Amino acid sequence: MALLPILEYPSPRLRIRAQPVAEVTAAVRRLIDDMFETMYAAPGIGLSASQVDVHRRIIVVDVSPEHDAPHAFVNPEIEVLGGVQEREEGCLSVPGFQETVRRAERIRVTALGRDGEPFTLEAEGLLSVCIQHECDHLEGKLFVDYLSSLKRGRIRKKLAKQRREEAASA
Ligand code: GNR
Ligand code: NI
Repeated sequence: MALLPILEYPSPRLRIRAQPVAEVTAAVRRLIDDMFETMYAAPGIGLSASQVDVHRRIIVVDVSPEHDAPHAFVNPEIEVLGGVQEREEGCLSVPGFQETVRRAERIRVTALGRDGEPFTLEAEGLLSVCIQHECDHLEGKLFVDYLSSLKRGRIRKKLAKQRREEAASA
């Protein structure tokens, strides 16, 4: 198992669209295991392969406080069932910022699991938000894209300044 480095906004690599996985091989299962380890260590409630610079359609999610409800999705497809929710979101690729985002309340996800078997999951609430947030990453989309350009610009500048200060003190 290994901790993987996480790309940070505004890295242009976060804008790459992920490609479908042809087959759930041993290498894919190893990546999923490393993504879970990286997500739990961060700590976070979800992680996309895009964030660890692997541009394949793979996400992992666990919104349980006990870290005992891991879900891995390969080639996930979301169908919106209805409703609207607004929630404060954060992102491991946009560290230190939280903003409210409006999303669908109820979704149905179809995907392949870590075992390569197809499955369907219906979700609402935080689990639904997290799956939508991770699937956005696979399209090169970030939660800051839902904010005004003014707010997004402020976040980009603050993160760039932090990076510069870190580089200067290193
Ligand atoms: O850890 C995370 N928390 C979170 C909170 C509200 C909505 C979405 C998320 S996902 C985020 C981890 C992450 O960046 N996944 O891509
Ligand atoms: Ni994120």
